[in-house]
Amino acid sequence: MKQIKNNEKEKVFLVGFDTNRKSDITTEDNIKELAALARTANADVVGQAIVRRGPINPGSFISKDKANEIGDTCREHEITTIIFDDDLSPSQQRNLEQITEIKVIDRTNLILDIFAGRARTSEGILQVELAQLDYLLPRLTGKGINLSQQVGGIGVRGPGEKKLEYDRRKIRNRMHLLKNEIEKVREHRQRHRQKRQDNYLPIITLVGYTNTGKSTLLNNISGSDVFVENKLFATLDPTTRRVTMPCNRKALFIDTVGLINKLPHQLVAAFRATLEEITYSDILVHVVDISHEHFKNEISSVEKVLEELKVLDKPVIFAFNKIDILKDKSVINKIKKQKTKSVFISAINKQGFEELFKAIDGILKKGIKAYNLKIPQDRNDIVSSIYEHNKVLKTGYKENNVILRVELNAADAGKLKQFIIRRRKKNNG
Ligand SMILES: Nc1nc2c(ncn2[C@@H]2O[C@H](COP(=O)(O)OP(=O)(O)OP(=O)(O)O)[C@@H](O)[C@H]2O)c(=O)[nH]1
Ligand SMILES: [Mg+2]
Repeated sequence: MKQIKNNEKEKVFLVGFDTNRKSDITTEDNIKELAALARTANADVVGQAIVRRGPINPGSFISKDKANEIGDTCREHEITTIIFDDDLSPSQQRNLEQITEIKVIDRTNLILDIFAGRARTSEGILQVELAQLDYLLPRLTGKGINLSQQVGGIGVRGPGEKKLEYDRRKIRNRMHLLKNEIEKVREHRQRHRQKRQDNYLPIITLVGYTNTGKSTLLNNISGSDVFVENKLFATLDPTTRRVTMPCNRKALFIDTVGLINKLPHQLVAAFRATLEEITYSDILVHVVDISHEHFKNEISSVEKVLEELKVLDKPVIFAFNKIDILKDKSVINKIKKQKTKSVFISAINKQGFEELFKAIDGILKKGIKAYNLKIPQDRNDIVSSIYEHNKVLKTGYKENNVILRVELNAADAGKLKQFIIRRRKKNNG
């Protein structure tokens, strides 16, 4: 069996299984997405097969004959990896490798591999390693390791690949250690969040399917430089940017990891600390690639994860992106009738941002009132903090005081109570 080097372009073969279940997304669509995932993992997709006949074989998922046939094709074309679109059980994976004599991985394994290659921050690296080990553990046989661990390449790259002996006890210990480390990071994040809440700034989180343009949007509303790429899962770790909106209100915008159909449960579990950011936001901006043929299904996939995180009760604005390349513009009017809180943008051309900000401002305004404050001039610290965090409508000076008209939420109004100028009630008598 050929050893695969880390940066070598692997030739891969994709396999889908048509269950004949009625759904808008066909097996072909799933395979198309699987091919995009494979290319993201630096693989060269050489062939594919969609198995349409017969029930699922519990031992080898597809029939032995079909597996043999695929094995022959792969050897003929020097293909080193077969990727199944469906989750394989550890024994199915092993049996398929025995029949085909080729390394076999599944979609989950592939996604884990991409995440492993993308993780940059210490938190991301810990989380990916945990997810990889969680996936690996049930796949260790009594004899030790299966083919994928022997030949290397896609499926075993990244943190989990470290010279860790494939020994169950050692893996369990390592997982325990990782969980503790992740918990520490989580606590640190919580303290940080507390600080952020103390000087209240509204938090707007960009969520959405992978490759819809979340990072492009963040870059173009904040003038920052977050990594953008036409590949899946360009972003893993949440990036936060402070943005002053045209209405002069300041807010924190957070870019998050893109979601995908059939997102491995190991990843959702391991990335809970990262995804938790979403739980603390005031508004979700759900970025949708309206030019994508199946954008409605992508919305549902994202909503499924949001439901799992129990955040669907938060105000959501749908930002339908990439209108610059949308061919059938009539779609826009149809959506407008169905979804009230939707804006249509082109993140790349900075189009439609005004509408987006207006929608955000509209939601934030609720529960916010305008107050007149009188602050002694020597309390410049307070004045600048207000300028920093709140929307100031008017500024003036009177004697040795700064007079501000400013929008405050209830919490901030409480903190600044001593400076609020109370209007005297009119005396009617
Ligand atoms: N035509 C067009 N392309 C866009 C637009 N916004 C983003 N893109 C492109 O879409 C691709 C993905 O953009 P990203 O900003 O990386 O998307 P993302 O949602 O952050 O992706 P992940 O981090 O992978 O979840 C890039 O090639 C962008 O240039 C847009 O408004 N119009
Ligand atoms: Mg991104």
